[in-house]
Amino acid sequence: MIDLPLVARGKVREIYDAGSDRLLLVASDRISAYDHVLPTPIPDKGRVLTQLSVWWFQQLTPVLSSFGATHHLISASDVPSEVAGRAMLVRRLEMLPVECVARGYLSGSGTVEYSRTGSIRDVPLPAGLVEGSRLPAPVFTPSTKAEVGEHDEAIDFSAVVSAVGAARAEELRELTLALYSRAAEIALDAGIVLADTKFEFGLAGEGLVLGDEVLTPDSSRFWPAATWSPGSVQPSFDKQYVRDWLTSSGWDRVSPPPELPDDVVAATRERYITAYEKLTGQKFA
Ligand code: PZK
Repeated sequence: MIDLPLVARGKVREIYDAGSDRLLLVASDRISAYDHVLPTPIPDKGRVLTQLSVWWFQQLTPVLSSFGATHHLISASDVPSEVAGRAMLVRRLEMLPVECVARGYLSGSGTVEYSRTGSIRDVPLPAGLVEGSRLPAPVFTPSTKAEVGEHDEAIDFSAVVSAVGAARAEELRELTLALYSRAAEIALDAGIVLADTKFEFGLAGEGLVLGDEVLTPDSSRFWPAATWSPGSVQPSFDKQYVRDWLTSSGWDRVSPPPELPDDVVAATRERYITAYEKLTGQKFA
């Protein structure tokens, strides 16, 4: 289908070799839920997430520059016609073996960790926080990429130091938190809570380079700000219809997942487009 060597395949996207110093990142319309890829695609999801990521790279360039860093995007227009709109041509990097997560709100595994220890990773937190609470300040919660099919493994800051050295580790933490803080401010102005997000960085020459896709619903938790209410699990901006329908379908979360009905597909597609349009202030073409 696309005439380049496949380098890597994720659950919902692929990477191709586009020359010795370049890669092509291609986003599909596939959607995952409860750790499964569903058999039903969401039309335009790949284009929405790619265009959103491109927009975020532009928004975050001043933050990156202030750290002497850059991003890996070369072009989202000079791509093969078969993947037009849902692919990014990027610089090939030496990726750092750390997933750089920032959390501004308590959710999921963060809530579990807090409930057990009163802290998240190396950061003590006040008593009384609940699922969905805003944290006093964003926290860097790195992880390592697990084997295929496994979840990422939480690591503490000393493990980041062991992996990349003390100076680089501090730089990753500070840049991750600065990028998250700016993005969360932009998102909140658009009526979306950016609860947490994951960045991946690489090196090209001396400086850090922000890679992967950034600040999409697949790498972040987006919640509608209008209904944000700490104390229970917040509805996902994009996937809530899918999760609710899968739950009501009686699917056991172990067997191959069922096809989604047309109305759930249409509502979910609308949610992705709404997220894009609210954040960017642009109509999705
Ligand atoms: C790279 N991934 C994760 C993403 C997948 C896997 N600019 C880069 N240079 C070198 N390597 C990578 C990148 C980027 N981005 C990213 N794996 C390698 C990944 C998408 C689909 F299958």
